[in-house]
Amino acid sequence: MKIAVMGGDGFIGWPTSLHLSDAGHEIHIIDNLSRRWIDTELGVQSLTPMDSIQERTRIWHAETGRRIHFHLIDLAKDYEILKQWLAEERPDAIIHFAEQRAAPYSMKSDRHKNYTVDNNVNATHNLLNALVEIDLDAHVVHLGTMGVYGYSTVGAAIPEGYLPVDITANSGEKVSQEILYPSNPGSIYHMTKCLDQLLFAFYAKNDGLRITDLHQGIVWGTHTEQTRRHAQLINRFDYDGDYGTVLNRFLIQAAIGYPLTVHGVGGQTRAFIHIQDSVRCIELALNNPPARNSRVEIFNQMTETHRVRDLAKMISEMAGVEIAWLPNPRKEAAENDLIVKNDKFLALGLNPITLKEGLLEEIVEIGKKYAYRVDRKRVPAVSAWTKDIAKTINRDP
Ligand code: USQ
Repeated sequence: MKIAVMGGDGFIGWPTSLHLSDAGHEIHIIDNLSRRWIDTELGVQSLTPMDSIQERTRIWHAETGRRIHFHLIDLAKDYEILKQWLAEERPDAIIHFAEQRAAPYSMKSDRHKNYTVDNNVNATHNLLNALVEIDLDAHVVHLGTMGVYGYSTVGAAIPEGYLPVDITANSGEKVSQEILYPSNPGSIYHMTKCLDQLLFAFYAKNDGLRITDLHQGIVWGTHTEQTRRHAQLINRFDYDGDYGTVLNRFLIQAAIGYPLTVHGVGGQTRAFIHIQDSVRCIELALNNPPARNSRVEIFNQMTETHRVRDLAKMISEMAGVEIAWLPNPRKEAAENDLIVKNDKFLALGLNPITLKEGLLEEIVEIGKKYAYRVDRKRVPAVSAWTKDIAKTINRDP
């Protein structure tokens, strides 16, 4: 297949591009390199030394003989250029990662809220709009988030996208239907993914676009089979308070002897998936497109759930590092249970990597190896969800 990977320079976009190129597909990365600009804005860098996208693709070609093409296009701003590129290249599938993906960054200030909404909503809408305009029947695979559901389970597992509801009609007759699971975002970033869902539902219904939305949990790990092949193919790794996600943050904190930054009592239960499984799931979704004029296909892309304090205790015991119980900068439930259905990927053959398998290796191979690149001042999470929380949090562990 000819595949366009929108946001192919990012944390999941890059290993996905390599994985699919390795599988023999023709890969075109489209990216505005915004993630690299945000590093500059925040004064942080990836824990792992990351080369330019041009250098990365040069190394991939030298190692494998395969070409990955790069095009500098901003989905949210360059609508005409995007439309022209799609019209000329006519890819078979489009993977859409081209969104600002950090909840804390989206809550930093009014400017960051505006940026996240403008960027994410326009990127998604421009893409769908262009596909209709040029009459291109490419399968769109979007990376969504488990966060569209909220994180509370009322005793029943969260289904894959659609909720069956029974309604009593005026006639007294019982009517069953499936509705999009009610969205319940916990940040501006998560809110944009909820808005994406409505855009997808509309374009699937109105124009028959073929769309798959992957509701992914928190990704952990760094390497995939392909990123290990050469030092310059390494994936990025975020450890800072805005972009670092909880488990990867704990791993690097363990490696540098920094007390593990648990928010509140750590009662938040979240869904997790390893980066290697994430790219496998994307490939499975690509190989199983929905039919034209059908509803949006939704998968829950996660493999296990864990409570934040249990993860902290596990890593603390493994690495001998203390736990710091910090005031929570976020507005979220202090404790929640979470049960999630992920039957669809399991049925397609996903054999998940479990947390225990790779944790220690990450601490040693990635954490300790690159510990010299860590700026300890960038570890605390400083973005507060409300002005009141900002006044009250003490950020030092
Ligand atoms: N947390 C801590 N300590 C930390 C960092 C986070 O206790 O040092 C807590 C947070 O308060 C939160 C939980 O860990 O309760 C998860 O935070 P996170 O930063 O790992 O994840 P989140 O902000 O939800 O976002 C990440 C990705 C996002 C993706 C989402 C999937 O950045 O792109 O969509 O995970 S999900 O969480 O399932 O919605």
